[in-house]
Formats: sequence, structure tokens, C-alpha cells
Amino acid sequence: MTELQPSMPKSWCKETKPHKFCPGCGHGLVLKALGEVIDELDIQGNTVFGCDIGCSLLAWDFFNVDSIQTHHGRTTPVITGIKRVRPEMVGIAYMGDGGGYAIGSQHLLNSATRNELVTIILVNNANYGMTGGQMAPTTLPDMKTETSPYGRDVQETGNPTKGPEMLSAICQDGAYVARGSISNLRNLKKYIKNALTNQLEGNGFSFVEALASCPTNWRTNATQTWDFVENDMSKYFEVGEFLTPKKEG
Ligand SMILES: Cc1ncc(C[n+]2csc(CCOP(=O)(O)OP(=O)(O)O)c2C)c(N)n1
Ligand code: SF4
Repeated sequence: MTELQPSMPKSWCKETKPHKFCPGCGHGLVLKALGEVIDELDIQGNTVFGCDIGCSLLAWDFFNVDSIQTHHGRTTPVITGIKRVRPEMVGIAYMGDGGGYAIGSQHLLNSATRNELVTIILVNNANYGMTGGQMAPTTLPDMKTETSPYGRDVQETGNPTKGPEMLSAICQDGAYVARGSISNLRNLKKYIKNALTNQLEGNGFSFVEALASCPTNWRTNATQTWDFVENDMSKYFEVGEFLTPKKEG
């Protein structure tokens, strides 16, 4: 009898699977979409993948591509530097919402205003996953976390960061900005493909935020987890393409 093999993107490193994320974590789905896009664009041999501190670091050995793991919030400048000296490489910076919108927010904004030719994939799970579920810039209003046990009070902590909306306001022509969700993986994959194609075409900066689950810290079962991503998060964080490069003609 032939053993049934799991279907994995060619660019995934099979020896490091099963991966290290918690069951039900959104990171695995985002990385599956990214792996399939790397395969379809045939860029495995010239991609450099950077991951942050946070649960994204568990992806340091995820792909069979050149990979680098950076300090918290510093994946964007590291990948930007690599891209500047090796422009033939495809640079991907992968991070959480804490890494991108809190400690690394200055790098995100500066790389966007400079129209750096890198692709940033930011996983928004509405909390600091790796450190035990503290409030993040993306924690929803009234959402309970370890550091907002009575629910996030926006009067005191401000409103959740809306990254794609903010970046769309400061990006130059040629940039690509979108927000997808693991609850619609086909769309998320399309946005990731558009972002990497934008880099390959040399148009400019590209950014995709992915709404994703963290059932371990949310303390949710499978139904509640899916419902939170598909309904609560998508209601607050609009899914879609915010900025696409203008085509000539
Ligand atoms: C300079 C620095 N500050 C703080 C930390 C502690 N720290 C590690 S991971 C993390 C937050 C991770 O959350 P996020 O970026 O949202 O990623 P997730 O784990 O949710 O995927 C923090 C604050 C650190 N490692 N380095
Ligand atoms: S703590 Fe949350 S984000 Fe981290 S691996 Fe587990 S489910 Fe995923």
C-alpha cells in the first residue's frame, strides 16, 4: 500500500516538517501561500527570506531558500540592505504585527517612503504571540489580552494600527499594498503573488498584511478561532488591495 504524502510546496524544506507552530496557528497557512507563490514564480534559487523575532522566527528553517533571522523589528532594514547590494535577489521580510507596527514601525515607514524594492509580509494576529499574548498595536477595541484583562481601552491606548491604510497614504507610485486573510487563502495568495511580481518588475515597494489566528493566546477552540478571524478581525480590518501600480496606456 502506498503511503499518503502531505502536499507541500516545492520550496518548503521537507526535513523541518512538521513545523513548529501551534495547532491552528495562522503562520503555517500564510507560509503555505508564500511557498506556492515562490514555486509558481520560479524564484526559489534567488530568494532571500528574512524573519523577525516573535513566532515568525519559527520560520527560519521553513524554506529551502537563503534565510536570515534578525533582531526584533529589524527584518525590514536587513532585507533592504541585502536587496541593495544584491539587486538580483528577491527580498522578503516576514514579521508579526508587533515587529512591524511597534518596534519596527520606523523601518516600515521609511522603507515605504523610500520605495525600497522589497516585499514585506506582516502577520496580524492581534497580539504578541510568542511572549504570551500581550496587547499589540493591532489588538481590537475591547479585546482582552494578558495586558488588557478588561479589554483594550482605546481612550487610553489609542486605536488599533491600520497598516495598509497608513502605508497607502505615504507610498510612492509603483508601490503595491494589500490586506488578505487566512480565511480566504486564495485571495491572500493572489495578493502575495502580486506583491512579489511588483518587486520582480522593479515597480517599487510591496506590502501584504495577513489577518491570522493565534488560538493558543486567544484561548479559542477551532470554531471560535475561525469566527474571530473571519468576522471580528475582517470587520475592523478591511480586506482588499489598497494600492496597485499604475499601468501605462
Ligand atoms: C528588542 C526586543 N524587545 C522585545 C523583545 C521581546 N519580544 C519577543 S517576541 C515579541 C513580540 C512578538 O509579537 P509579534 O511581532 O506580533 O509576533 P507574533 O509572535 O505574534 O507572531 C516581543 C515583544 C525582544 N525579543 N527584543
Ligand atoms: S503562540 Fe500564537 S502565533 Fe505563536 S505559534 Fe502559537 S498560535 Fe501561532
